[in-house]
Amino acid sequence: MPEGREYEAFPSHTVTYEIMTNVASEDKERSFTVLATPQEIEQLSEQGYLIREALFQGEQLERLRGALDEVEAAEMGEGVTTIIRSGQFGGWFPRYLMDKHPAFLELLDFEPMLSVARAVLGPFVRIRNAGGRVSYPGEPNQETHWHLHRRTIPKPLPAFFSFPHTIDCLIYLDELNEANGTLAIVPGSHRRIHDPLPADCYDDLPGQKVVRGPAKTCIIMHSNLWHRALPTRPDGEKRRLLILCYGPTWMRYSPFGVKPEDSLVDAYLDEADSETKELLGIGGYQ
Ligand SMILES: O=C(O)CCC(=O)C(=O)O
Ligand SMILES: [Fe+2]
Repeated sequence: MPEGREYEAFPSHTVTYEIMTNVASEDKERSFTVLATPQEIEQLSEQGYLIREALFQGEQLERLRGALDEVEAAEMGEGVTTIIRSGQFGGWFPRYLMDKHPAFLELLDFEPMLSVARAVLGPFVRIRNAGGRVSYPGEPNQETHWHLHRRTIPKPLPAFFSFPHTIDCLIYLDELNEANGTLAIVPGSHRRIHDPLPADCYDDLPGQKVVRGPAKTCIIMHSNLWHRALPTRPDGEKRRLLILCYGPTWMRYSPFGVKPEDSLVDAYLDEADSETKELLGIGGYQ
């Protein structure tokens, strides 16, 4: 196993996609080992989420925490970002993390997440964003309102509408508990495409599930699952979260944040093979 890719022994199955094309030169089949059971993939599809309580092992947790703290210190020091203390999204929202620190590049082809994304999105997958959210005890408004991420679904639905299906992997680097702030989700809500979700709502919703877990918990979810982060209380600890978004290869990179000029991803691309390039948004579309 390559260094930096220490993960639990997850159950696995193979998924093979035949690509329907009559062009001889194209790759006609793509096969993947999916690190989940077929039942877990079914749950992700139907309920919109899959929870992994120990996504990785060993020193990777400390590396990722340290890397996020370094980015935080650099950006707060330079005053380029700040903690949001009011409004619908409280906390600090780092973006372009793979471009900023090599520890995050370890997650580029991290199979426990990538293979699950390919099981539900298909063989042509890219990373759309590697960001996160950090919330702080003692700071005001360290919570979010109920929201969903891909706000592009029209009503009525046109005949050939392309659903903005993407997968967000929420990787908690600190414990997900009452004092730090839990995550509330509404199972199945990713399919309620025309149900109105009120803005500025911080109440319990019917059917909601409150997720708790140890550090290293990962919630793999459809990006339009209704969710909300509960407050980080004064008696809690700094709560660090990474969010990796996977989408189809033809979807653009997330619009949030500013790409650094000395991007690590750009440097990495110079040497990258075609699969890595595709993951980073080059190719895989027509
Ligand atoms: O902090 C969390 O648990 C979730 C954060 C979130 O939903 C977001 O940043 O979009
Ligand atoms: Fe969110």
